[in-house]
Amino acid sequence: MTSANGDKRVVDLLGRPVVALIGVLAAVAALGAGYLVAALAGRPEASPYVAVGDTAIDLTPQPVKEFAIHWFGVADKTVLLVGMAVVMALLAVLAGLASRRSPVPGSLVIGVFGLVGVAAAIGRPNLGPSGALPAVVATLVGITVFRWLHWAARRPTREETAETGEQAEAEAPNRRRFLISAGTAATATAVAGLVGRLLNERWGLEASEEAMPPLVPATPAPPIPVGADFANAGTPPFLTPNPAFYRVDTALTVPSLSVRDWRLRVHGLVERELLIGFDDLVRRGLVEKTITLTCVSNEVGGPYISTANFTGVPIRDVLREAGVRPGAQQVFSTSADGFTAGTPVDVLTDPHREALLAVAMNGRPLPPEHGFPVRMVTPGLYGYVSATKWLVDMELTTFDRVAYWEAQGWAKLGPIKTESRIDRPQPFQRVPAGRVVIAGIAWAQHTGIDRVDVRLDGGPWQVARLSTEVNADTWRMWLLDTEVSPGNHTVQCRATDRSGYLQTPRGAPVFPDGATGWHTVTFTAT
Ligand SMILES: Nc1nc2c(c(=O)[nH]1)N[C@H]1C(S)=C(S)[C@@H](COP(=O)(O)O)O[C@H]1N2
Ligand SMILES: [Mo]
Repeated sequence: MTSANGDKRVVDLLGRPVVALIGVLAAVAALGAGYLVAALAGRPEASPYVAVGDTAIDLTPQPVKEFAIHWFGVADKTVLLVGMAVVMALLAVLAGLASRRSPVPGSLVIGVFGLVGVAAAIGRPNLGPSGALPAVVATLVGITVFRWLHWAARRPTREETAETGEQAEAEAPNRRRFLISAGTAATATAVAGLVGRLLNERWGLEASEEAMPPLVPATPAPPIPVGADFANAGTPPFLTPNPAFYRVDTALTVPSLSVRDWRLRVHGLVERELLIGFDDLVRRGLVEKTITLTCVSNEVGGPYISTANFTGVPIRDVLREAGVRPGAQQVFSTSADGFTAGTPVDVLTDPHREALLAVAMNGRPLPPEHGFPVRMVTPGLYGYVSATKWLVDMELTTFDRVAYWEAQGWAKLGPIKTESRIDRPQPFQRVPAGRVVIAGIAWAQHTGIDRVDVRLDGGPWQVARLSTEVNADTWRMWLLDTEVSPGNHTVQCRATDRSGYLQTPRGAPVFPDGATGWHTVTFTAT
C-alpha cells in the first residue's frame, strides 16, 4: 500500500477481500447466535437457518419438490441447506462489498435478511411468535459484528493517528486490530455452534428411549417364516432393518419430541374429546403387525418401499373410545411439524385392517426420523394420506378439510397400487450366460399378491416362484430361474393381485396418485 497519508482526512475505502470477509463473518456469527438461542430454548427448529429452509420447502412448487425427491432422495434436504448456504455466502459478500466506505449498506442487508428469518419463524405452524426470538437475536448479532469488524478494519482517522503520533506505523496496529477482532468473532461463533450442538444433543437424549415404558406387544406378530424372502437371490430381506427403512418427509430437522410432554388430542366430530399421554396410550395394550409401507412418490422400480414389524395401539380402539359421530368422514391428522394427512374413517375403523398408532418398529422405539414417539401406520394406503409421523392431533372431520399433499394436487384417497419390481439383475449388470436367477418384489397391500409373471425380450410370460406369504399387507418376493443366451436382454415383470387385477402396462407418473407400468431392466449375459 502507499504510505498512509495523514493529511487525507478521510476514512479510505476498505479493501474488497476485507469487506467480503467481514460480510461472511457477520453472517456466520448471526446464524451461530440464532442456532445457540434456539438450542437454549430447546427448539432447534427455531434456528433461523432451519426456519427459512422449512419455509422454502413449503413454498417450493410441486414439480420442483418431486424433482428434488426423485434426484436427491433423502439428500434433497442437504442439497437445500447447502444451496441456502451458498446463496447466503454470496449475499454476505455483496453486503460487504457494498460497505467499503460505510457499514450502513451492509447493516441494512443483514437487517433485511434478518426480517426474512423473523417472518419465516413467525410463519412456522409449530413455532409461533416467541419462536422468532432466535432470528431477532441473530439479526442484532449480525449487525453488531458487522459494524464492529468494519470499525476494526478501518484505517485510523487523522485524530487517531495523531493520538498515536506514529503515522508511518498507522497501518500495522490497525491490521492487527482487525485480525484480532475477526479471530475473536470467528472463535465466538464456533463456540456458540459447539455449545448449541451439545445442547441439542442433550435435548435429543432427553426425548429418547430412557423415558419410555416397556413397549412389549400383548400380541406379537407371528415370526417371519423361512422362505418369506429370496434375499439370497437378490431381493431385500423380508423385514427392513430400521436404518435401511426408506424415509420420506418434509422435515428439515427431525422433530425432537419428549415422551414426557407428548400428547395426542382426538377431537372434532366425536362424542368425547381425548387427550392422551404416552403412558396412557401404551397402557391401552399393544399389538404388533408386519406391514409394508410405500410412498406415492415411488417410481416404477423405485426404492421407497420397506417392511417392518410395527408395534402400537389399534387406531380403531382409540376412535371407538372417542365415539365417532355420524358425518365424520376422515381423520385429519397433524404432526408436530405441521404436516397433515386425511385418512378415511372407514379404513381406520375397518375391523380387518389394523391401522396403528405405532410406537415401535422391529422391536425398538420408533427412530426419530420415523416419527418418534408416535406415528400412524395404515395398511394399504400410501404414506402421504395415512402414516403421519410425530403425530400430535387427530381431528374427525368431513372430507372437505384438505391435507398437506392434497393441497398440492395429489389425490384425496391414496390406495396403494399393485406393482412389482426387478431387483436382480440390476440395470446394465453383466451376468454369466446360462442359468440366471431373476428376482424381485411385488406388492398389493391389503389385497395380497397372487402371481408374478416374468418375460425376457418380449417373449412368453413365465410364472415366477413366490415366497411364502406373511400377510396380505406386506410385500411378496418372487424369482425365476431361467436360461439366458449371451447378449443383451430385457426383462419385465408384472403382478396379479388376489382380486384378479393384473398390473397395468400403462405407464403413469407418480403424480397425482402413484406410478404404474411394468418395470423393465436391461442386462447383458456374457
Ligand atoms: N410428519 C410427517 N409425517 C409423514 C410425512 C411427512 O412429510 N411429515 N410423510 C409421509 C409420507 S409421504 C410417507 S411415504 C411416509 C414415510 O414414512 P417413513 O419415512 O417412515 O418411511 O411418512 C408419511 N408421514
Ligand atoms: Mo410418501
